Amino acid sequence: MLIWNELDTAAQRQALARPVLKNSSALKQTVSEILADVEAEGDEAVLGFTRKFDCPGLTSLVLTSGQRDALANQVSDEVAQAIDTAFTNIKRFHEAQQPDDVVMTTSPGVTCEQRFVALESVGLYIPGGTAPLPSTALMLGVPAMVAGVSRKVLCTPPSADGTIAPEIAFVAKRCDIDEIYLCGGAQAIAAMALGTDSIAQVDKIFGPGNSFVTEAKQQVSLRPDGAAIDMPAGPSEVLVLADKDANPAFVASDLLSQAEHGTDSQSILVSDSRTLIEQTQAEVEKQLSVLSRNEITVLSMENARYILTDDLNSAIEVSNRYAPEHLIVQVAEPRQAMGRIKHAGSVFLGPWSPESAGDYASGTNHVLPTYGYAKNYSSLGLLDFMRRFTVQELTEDGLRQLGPQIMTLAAAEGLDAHEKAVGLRLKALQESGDE
Ligand code: HSO
Ligand code: ZN
Repeated sequence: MLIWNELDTAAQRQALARPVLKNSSALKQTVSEILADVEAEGDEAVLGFTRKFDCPGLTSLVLTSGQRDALANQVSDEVAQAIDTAFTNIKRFHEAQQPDDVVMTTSPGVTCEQRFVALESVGLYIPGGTAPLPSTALMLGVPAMVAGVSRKVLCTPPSADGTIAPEIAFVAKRCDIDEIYLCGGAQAIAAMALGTDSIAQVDKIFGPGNSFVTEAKQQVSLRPDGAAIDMPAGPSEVLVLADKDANPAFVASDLLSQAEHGTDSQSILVSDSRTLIEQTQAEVEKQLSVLSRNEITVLSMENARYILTDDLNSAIEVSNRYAPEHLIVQVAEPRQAMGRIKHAGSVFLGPWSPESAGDYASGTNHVLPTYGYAKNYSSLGLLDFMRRFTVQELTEDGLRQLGPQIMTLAAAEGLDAHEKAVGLRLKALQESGDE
């Protein structure tokens, strides 16, 4: 347990330090070589890497709609129903985010508009790894569908026998995703961003992944001929704010559910109650021993921190400083605390709102800014699958009135052509008025 106000500045910084990211120059180099191979060799390179890393016998990168549907049919009724419930809630919450266009007259005769359109094509990356996550396919597929994106591509690495999780196929079908490619890692990102014969280029790539995927997303986003990306990614994390009345078993379960994602996940408890922290630590030990992903979870709980503050206010300050991806508030008056919360990817209020609710089925998106990016990035939502642009129209009167100020500003910047573009129109208006 760390006692916050007994730590000096360096120790406080250390207490809130994230696990170190793997982004060595070797990783950067490997990824840039993969991108170069995919650019030069296209499908052959992607297939080659996929045979090497995922499925030695793979002959085609394409999972046809028929294959998708056959896989989707393998999902049990119980799971299908649960996916449908989650789908409906996520769809409803993202439909409610539909933005309104803005149309207004800023000054007489000057109309300005802000309009929203769906992106043309998106690439959705669903990692394989220790636990393939159909819930992530929902979190990307549903908003893409609600936004009205015309081309939705899904890439996920195949298993050694050349298939994907039936649940992912089921979600893809539900979200009308019929372009599915069997590839993962940096090669999948390269294919979607740069295009190959079978995988046409997309405008923006979404989704989490390992350090290769993250690095590849970063590299393609820097290339003018590449693709935009959703947000910078880091390992998943949770911070629980709890007071003396919080239920230690609930708190422990939230810390552990984050920790089981991967060895680099981080779980932090900040509380003004020593007793609550001690009880939670005991609960963690108890619950940890029976978890199926015990080995991963034990390792990531080494990144856990238990921080004792003088009062709730300073606990909230610690949380704001950390800017957690997930913030769980288990205090007497969570809504009151909410007013002072500045930085968090997604907030869960009260004892009955576990992170798992948002991870799967309540309706909010679980793709969230991690690693401190909650200070300046937003949680994924409908708008990320759209683009906004502006429109304007000036009437003769509008230009007559605003024109002189525009000309003054252009002259002040020494930009003659700008000035003339207005000046010659004003002159034309004057001449037509004189006739
Ligand atoms: N907590 C993860 C999302 C997830 N949890 C998927 C379970 N499945 C990152 O927000
Ligand atoms: Zn989770």
